[in-house]
Amino acid sequence: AVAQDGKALPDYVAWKDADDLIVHSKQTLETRRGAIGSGLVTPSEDLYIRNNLPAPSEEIVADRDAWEVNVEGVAEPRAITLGELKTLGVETVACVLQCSGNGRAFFDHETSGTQWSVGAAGNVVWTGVPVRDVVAAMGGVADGMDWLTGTGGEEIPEGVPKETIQVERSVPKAAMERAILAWEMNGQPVPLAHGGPLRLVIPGYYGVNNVKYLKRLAFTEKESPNKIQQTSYRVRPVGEKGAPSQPSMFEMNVKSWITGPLEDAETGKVQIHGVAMGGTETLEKVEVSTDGGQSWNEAQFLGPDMGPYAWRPFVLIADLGQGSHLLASRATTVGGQAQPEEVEPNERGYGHNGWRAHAVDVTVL
Ligand code: MSS
Repeated sequence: AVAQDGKALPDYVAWKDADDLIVHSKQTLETRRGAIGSGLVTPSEDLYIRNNLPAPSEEIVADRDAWEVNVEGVAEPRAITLGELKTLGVETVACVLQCSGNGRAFFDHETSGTQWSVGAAGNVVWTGVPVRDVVAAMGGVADGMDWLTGTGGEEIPEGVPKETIQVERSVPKAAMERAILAWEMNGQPVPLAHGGPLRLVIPGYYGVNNVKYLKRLAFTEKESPNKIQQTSYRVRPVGEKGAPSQPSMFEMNVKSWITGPLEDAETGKVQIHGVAMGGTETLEKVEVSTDGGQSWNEAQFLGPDMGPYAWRPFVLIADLGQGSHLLASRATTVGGQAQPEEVEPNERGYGHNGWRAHAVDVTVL
């Protein structure tokens, strides 16, 4: 399978739809803006990929139910298999999976890291056991634990201090109320590339906190000592180094973007499509502008509301005359949070939700 840019899909994601993806590297593949379309749920074949470390071998999904997770920081800590987790409880949740760096390409300053446009995001349906059910089965959270910490199952090469590369993320303990340990994604066993056999899913939190190949779930007194927690994924002024005192990439913000048309359109009535998300809050509305933000019209949501953590496709039918039109969208939550026109730059280019940079210039023929 070869993508439109001529680059081949890496083996572990060869099952994906090459036409809908942009291959940035072996470990970073982005969904094309147009391919997102007006889809309610992002097909697994189109969902972006971001691996900080190479994915483990397919062997780990050969016998899924035998996969073991160590649960720590509870009254009765122990290892538990995926087979047993399936007997403790089950819940399905739709939520946006989005990389912290989605939109990085829209910052004006030079940023290191994958130059994602809008496609390091998708709306995914996860099924698994609520973390609170696992905790209840193990006698509750131990005293003094403020963080929920998940550890990824990648092998760390010998001689490399694990703190430097291991994917281990901590989120405030309260997030356990909505977190699940998922074994299904979009109705199928979680593909290896997306964290199978078992993934920690924290609805409303940026991608990095959704730890794949979960091998340890721990309630801890402190945040993980690993670099990925301590200094990476921190929002800081341009030129500054990462530090634990800076805000971590936890909860996502309100955001939307146009997915079509992207280049040209026929004159007359045009359907302007896009997707919008409230981060952690239900959306109130999405407005669309066809004149670069001078005037706005409320768009119509398409399909059901799948909850505060999911995205909603939208459409506005507009009569566009010949010439060029700057199409923009701006989402607002019920709590009154709205996308800003511009955002402050930050060193690593995280969390861009400014509507102006996401606008598209369309020529009506
Ligand atoms: N997990 C693990 N284990 N490993 C890695 O590497 N990455 C992160 C998450 N998790 C990882 C994990 C990130 S960073 C992201 S985004 C996500 O994941 C993605 O997902 P997918 O499935 O799409 O690939 Mo940024 O914030």
